[in-house]
Amino acid sequence: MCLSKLLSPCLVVALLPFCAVQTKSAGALPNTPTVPAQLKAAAGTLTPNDAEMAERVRQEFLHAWQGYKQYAWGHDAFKPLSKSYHDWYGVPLLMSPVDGLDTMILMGMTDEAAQTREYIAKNLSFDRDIYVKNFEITIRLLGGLLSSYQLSGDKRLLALADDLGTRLLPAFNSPTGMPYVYVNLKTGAVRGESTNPAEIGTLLLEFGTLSKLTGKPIYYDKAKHALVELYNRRSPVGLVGSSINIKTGEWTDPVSHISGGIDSYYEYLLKAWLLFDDKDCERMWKASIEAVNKYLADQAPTGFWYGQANMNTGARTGTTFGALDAFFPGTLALSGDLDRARKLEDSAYKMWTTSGIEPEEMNYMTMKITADGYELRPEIIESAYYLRHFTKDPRYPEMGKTFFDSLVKYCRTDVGYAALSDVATKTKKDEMESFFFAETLKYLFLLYAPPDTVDLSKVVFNTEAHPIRRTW
Ligand code: DMJ
Repeated sequence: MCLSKLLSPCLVVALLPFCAVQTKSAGALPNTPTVPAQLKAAAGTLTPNDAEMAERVRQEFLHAWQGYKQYAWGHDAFKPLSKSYHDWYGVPLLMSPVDGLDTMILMGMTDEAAQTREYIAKNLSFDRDIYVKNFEITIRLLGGLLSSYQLSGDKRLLALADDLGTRLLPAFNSPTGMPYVYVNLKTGAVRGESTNPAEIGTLLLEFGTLSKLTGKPIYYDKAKHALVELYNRRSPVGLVGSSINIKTGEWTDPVSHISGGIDSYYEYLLKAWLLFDDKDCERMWKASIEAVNKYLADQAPTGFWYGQANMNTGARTGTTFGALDAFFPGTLALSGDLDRARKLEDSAYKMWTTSGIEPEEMNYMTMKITADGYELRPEIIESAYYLRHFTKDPRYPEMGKTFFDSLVKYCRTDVGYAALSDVATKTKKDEMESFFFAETLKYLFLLYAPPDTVDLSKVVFNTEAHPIRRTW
């Protein structure tokens, strides 16, 4: 079943590109974890509750999008309490429209998507004398443009992606080939030599796809080289640290973990293997996950978690876990490790329900909060989506209902959704990041949409939840 069963027939055209039955020429991803036959049989099942939940999520997307349109249209992000806007670099780079467009397409919002696509094509310019963060611009804008190009066929989006990719390339001009943190979009000047594995290793899906779609190998080669340089600097026990200097190649912080700053490096090793059938990435993923499971996984009295360790010795240095770490059950599930994935999602769910909504970070030994905000993050929902897909266990849509109800109860405002500064008091703050459109609501929707709305045997999501389909 395709999303056409859930939504009106006029919406089907927009959704065809990613529905399994429509993929004629797309290559299947290699080595996608095998779903047992008895589970495959259930894959098409869509209950009335699912349809209702998908529609409720869609309505909440519309609610937030209308707030953005009314008070922040043409700007990067909507501030839902002051009903104003924020541009990351002083001039708009259309962060929310580019991040939200493929979600609108997948949700079948034909008119909104067409209007947004037209606005992006006519108004988005990268010819700006500003230093941007290579990582954030790559995952949000490059990823968003590529995904929406594949979904819509609008070549103007690919041209924008190609232009952006060219402007980001100077970031890789360091002595090691690992990228500087910032690059000036107009001049190509670079700065920021102290960075982390996520900022180095979360580029290959986007730059690689750009190579495949434009026929220009330079994008793939630069991003892959950076990834390999990083991997080659892993410690003797196979771990990476939190901070590295890209000029000297020396580690400046040896703490290893799977949290923000490292997280999507691991995610991209696995997904680049799956999307490009890249054998180096397969090898690097397999070696890395072995070390992560050996030294970072922690079976504690409160559950199964991943904490911190010294990258050189593997000795435990910390026992915190947070909202960002909750992507890892999804990555484990995608890799075929459903046992660890299930246990970790159960722990993350405990983290969510302890305060009624998840904190940014807590100590899993004491279950005490160590960073008390909630930034409208998607990761725990993303993991529930993968786990439902691979296990068909009703536990995950049930968890999703808890996440959705908490979001509506604590974060909804009259015009959108607001992050929380304190999950204990549920105090709202004036922020609604573009990833709320790109990821949080997309994964919630997909959790309830027909299973092949996105065909996971041909599609991978970048770390900002932009689906990329293998057409090569
Ligand atoms: C997103 O920008 C991406 O998911 C990134 O990998 C991590 N942080 C946010 C969402 O929490």
